Amino acid sequence: MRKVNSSFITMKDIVREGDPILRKKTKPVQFPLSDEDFKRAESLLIFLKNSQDKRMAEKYDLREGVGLAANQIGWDKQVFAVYFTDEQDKQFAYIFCNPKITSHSSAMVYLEEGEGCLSVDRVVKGYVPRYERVTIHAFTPEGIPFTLKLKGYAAVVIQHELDHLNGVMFYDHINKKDPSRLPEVEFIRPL
Ligand code: SB9
Ligand code: NI
Repeated sequence: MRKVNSSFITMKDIVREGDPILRKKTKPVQFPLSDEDFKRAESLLIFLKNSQDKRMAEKYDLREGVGLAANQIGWDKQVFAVYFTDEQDKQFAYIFCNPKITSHSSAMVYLEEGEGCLSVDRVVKGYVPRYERVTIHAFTPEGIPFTLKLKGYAAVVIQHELDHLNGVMFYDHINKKDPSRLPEVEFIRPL
């Protein structure tokens, strides 16, 4: 059995590309979560906060991240956390359990600077097309259902994390022949 860090996550706990767990579809959690799984879920969000806190990031040598999925710490469950501020200065700090996208726009967006991943120790250039708007349904670690409508940067981050839970990496969406080529859809714009 793989050892899963359940309290304080550092870079050594983060699974890197090549590990098969990043290519697996993760399993739903059952409620109520065990105390151990509840702590693990919270540790994902705590890592993100620490990674964006200059003092903590320097002390523990953390790479900054806005999202982290359970399988990125070797935990085979449908859980991820996000922590960031969007284009409108709105703060997002959430833990999603058993998340599902229930609807999405046809319009797409992409980050001009591309995407990165804490499990990928190299720069991968290219545009990652994402839906501009998504509605996501999930449960809190306490088992309380919630629905969020997200757009723009928030929608991009959530799709990156949800992909992890399905064994998909951001570069799977980059055009193989020409990384700056965009899909042929009616509406697609940079963020
Ligand atoms: C950017 N970063 C993330 C998602 C989308 C765009 C710039 C999260 C990076 C951390 N990570 O690997 C989470 O899975
Ligand atoms: Ni990632």
